[in-house]
Amino acid sequence: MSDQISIRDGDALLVIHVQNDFLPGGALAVAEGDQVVEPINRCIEIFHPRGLPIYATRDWHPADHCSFKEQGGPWPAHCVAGTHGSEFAPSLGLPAFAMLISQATDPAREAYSSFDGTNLDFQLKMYGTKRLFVGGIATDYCVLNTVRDALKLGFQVYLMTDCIRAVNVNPDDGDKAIAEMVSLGAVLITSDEVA
Ligand code: VGL
Ligand code: ZN
Repeated sequence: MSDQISIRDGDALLVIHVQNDFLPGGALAVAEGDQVVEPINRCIEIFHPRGLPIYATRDWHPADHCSFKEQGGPWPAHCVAGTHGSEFAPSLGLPAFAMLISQATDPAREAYSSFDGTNLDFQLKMYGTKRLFVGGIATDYCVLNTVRDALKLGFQVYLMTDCIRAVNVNPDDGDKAIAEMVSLGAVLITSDEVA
């Protein structure tokens, strides 16, 4: 059996962009994006009964967001606020009181970090959070940039490798992103080590 990490006060679960548009069939489908749902749900089942905070972040773009191809950006239109594609995966078992963070809402600015333009840092610190357990999509964009910021802001980061998937515009982008996060101080674990 692998080592277990006992969660405790000061821990929070951070679920990044488990939204329909990033899952197979979605507008910016990430290969195997749907496979993060089951291990993330198991983490929710561990955090929720302990009363530990669960944050769900969502990409929440206006219809004319600068990251969309129609506006000269790199991506097909995705996660337009209020559309089906912007909704969390129906199978994601978020409790009603999960804290919701919407990002990249300004039409003129891209924001790959869930800390960028949000009050996530304030909320986490208000609840005394020290350690973040991170999963979601996409490893090479929003997970990478969110983890970079989390480490800069003084949080310890446990990155759950079975709970993330990469866009892989280049085939090794996800692996490079993981290597960078580790070099910055993130600790790699799998969700079955969380107890
Ligand atoms: C993301 C590309 C565009 C992400 C968001 O969540 O990683 N990637 N918008
Ligand atoms: Zn986006």
